[in-house]
Amino acid sequence: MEPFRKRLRQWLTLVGLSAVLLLAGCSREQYVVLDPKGPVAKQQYDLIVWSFGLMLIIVLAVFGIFAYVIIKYRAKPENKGYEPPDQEGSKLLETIWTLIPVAVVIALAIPTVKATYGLEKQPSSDRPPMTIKVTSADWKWIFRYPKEGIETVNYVTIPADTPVRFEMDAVGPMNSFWVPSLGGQEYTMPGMVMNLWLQADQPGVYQGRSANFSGKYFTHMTFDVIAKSPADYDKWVQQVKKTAPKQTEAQYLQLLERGLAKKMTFSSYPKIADQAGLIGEVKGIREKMNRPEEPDTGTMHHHHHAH
Ligand SMILES: [Cu+2]
Repeated sequence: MEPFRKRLRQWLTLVGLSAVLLLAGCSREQYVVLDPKGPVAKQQYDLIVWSFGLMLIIVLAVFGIFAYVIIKYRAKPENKGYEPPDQEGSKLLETIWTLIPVAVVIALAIPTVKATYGLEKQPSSDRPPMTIKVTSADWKWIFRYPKEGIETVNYVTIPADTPVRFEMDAVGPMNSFWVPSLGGQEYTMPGMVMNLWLQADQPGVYQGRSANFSGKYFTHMTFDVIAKSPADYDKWVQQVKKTAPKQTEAQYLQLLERGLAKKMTFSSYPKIADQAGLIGEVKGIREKMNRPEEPDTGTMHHHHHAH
């Protein structure tokens, strides 16, 4: 039995080393999805942990039984000539192995459906909710604050501890709005408004990005979400209203053209901005934008489907 022990020790060393190497990089901060910073992300995190835990139990049980069987029934002198009994038509066994998967599917499905419908609802908070309109264009993110009347490009400022309803549309190709620390992604599409509730528990800067490939400068489809305390947020809005330039219709239409944009701040936005995403594919805005009818090669366009 000496070679077996030696080989076992080699295997255990290998498994131990791999675990050290694989787990060495594991800190929660590195995996933003596993480090939720708001109630929506927390709810999704809980669902991930529950699903992963349940599946892990199944994997461990299956591998445990598997190991037990291959060790117990391996070729050894006592097992020589052993024939397993012939089992057939056992109602008890068949019921057991039908009910276990049914129970697993139910245990996964109920929390998933609950959480999915829960995302439609406003996160609970003592503070009143607010709305921010998001338009994705090639290749920038435009944020309008209807109540405040201001606009920011490639960054968005929100009050912490406040439910924020992002109303999203797109000019040009489809993108996907994703702030992993605050919650899962939602698509932006021309001619259709999608809603996503997010809330940050604490002031901080969170990374946002597009999770849907949209062509040449897709890597620039990133934005910062700056959560400020409600008092600081109000101060920031006043500051923007006082110091930032107004945005003309021509400037707004220019922004919708293909190309890159820096972070920008405006103390107003033109009326046409409210229709851009909704009729972005429609003639009027196309003519004003001087946009070619043909899509850029390599961009993904909204597939027309029912919702
Ligand atoms: Cu759609």
